[in-house]
Amino acid sequence: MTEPRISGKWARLSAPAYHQPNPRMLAEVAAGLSAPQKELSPKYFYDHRGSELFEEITRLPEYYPTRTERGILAAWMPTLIPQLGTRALVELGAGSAEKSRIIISAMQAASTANRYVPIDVSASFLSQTAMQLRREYPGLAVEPVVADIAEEFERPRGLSHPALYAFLGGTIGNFYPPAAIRLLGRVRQAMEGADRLLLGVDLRKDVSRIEAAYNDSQGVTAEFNRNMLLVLNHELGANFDTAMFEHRAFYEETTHRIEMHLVSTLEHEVRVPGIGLVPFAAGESIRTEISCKHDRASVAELFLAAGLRIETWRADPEALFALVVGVAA
Ligand code: AVJ
Repeated sequence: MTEPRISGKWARLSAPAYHQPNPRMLAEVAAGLSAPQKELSPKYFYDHRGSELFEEITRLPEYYPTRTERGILAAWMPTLIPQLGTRALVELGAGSAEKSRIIISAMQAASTANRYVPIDVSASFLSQTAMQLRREYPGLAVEPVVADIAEEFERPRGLSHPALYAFLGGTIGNFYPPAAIRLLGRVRQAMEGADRLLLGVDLRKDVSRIEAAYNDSQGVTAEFNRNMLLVLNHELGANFDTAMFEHRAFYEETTHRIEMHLVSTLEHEVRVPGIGLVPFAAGESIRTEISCKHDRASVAELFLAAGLRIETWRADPEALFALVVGVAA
C-alpha cells in the first residue's frame, strides 16, 4: 500500500519531519552522543513546546533571572537609551520580545526609534513577533533575521547608528567560554562608531538559590529538559523513551556554572536513524545545558578577549543579575 500523497501545509503538519533530517543537526547529535560525556546543545530545547515550557519557567517563583532582568531594564532604559541615542535595536536570540518592548518604548519616548532587527533561529516565531511589533509601533521598521547566532553573525544592512546590540536573558551563559568569546567577538566586528552591546548575565551567588532555579518544585524544568528527547524523536526519528531519563541540575563551583543532565535510570539502547544504536549505562547522563554564572571580573575577561570593555555595569539591589553595556575596547 502506498500512502496518499499530501501536499501543501497539511503535508507539513502530518508528515514526520525525520524523513528529511537536518544534516547539520544529525552530525552534531552524532558527535554529541558518541562523546565520553554525552552532550546535546541547549538550542534543541526550543521547539514550540520547549518555548512554551521556557515561558512557564520564567514565571516560576524559583526562577529569578527573567523578572530580575526585566526590573533592571524597566528602571534603566528610560535614562540609558536617550544617553546612547539608540536608533536601532539588534536583538540576538529575540525570545518573546517582551523585554525588547521595554527598550523599544524607551527609543520611542526619546524619538530616536528607527529600526528593530530581531535575530532568532525560529522563523515562524520571528514573523509572528514582527507583525505584532509593527502594529504596536507604527513607524518602526521591524526586519527580522533568521540565523543561528552560535554559527553566524553578520552586521545587518541599512542600520541607523548608534545601534544597540542586545543579548539578554543570560543566554551567553549557555556557551562555553571560547564559544562565548567568539560570539561576542563577532558582535564586536559588527559594531561601528558609537554602537553598544547590552548583555544580560546571571550572577554568582548562594549555590542553593541557583540550584533551586533549575530544580523547581513543580517539575517544569524537568519537563523542559526531557522535551529535548522528544525534539530528537521528532526531528531525527529517534526512539528515546523520556520515562527512562531523570532530570538533574547542579552547580559546579569550580567552573561557576549550572549543568543540566538527563540521567538514564537503566541500561538501555536508543535507536537514532543515521547514527545507529546509542548505548546508555545505568546512571549515564547526557549533558543538555551549561549556564555559566558571572561576576564583573569574569565578564571583563570575556569582553577583553572579544575586543570589548565594560562601559557600565548595573545589577539589581540583591545582585542576582546584571545588565552590562559593552563598547569597543
Ligand atoms: C534561557 C539560557 C538563560 O540558562 O537559565 C532555564 C535556560 N534552562 N532553565 C538559563 C534555562 C533551565 C536559561 N537561558
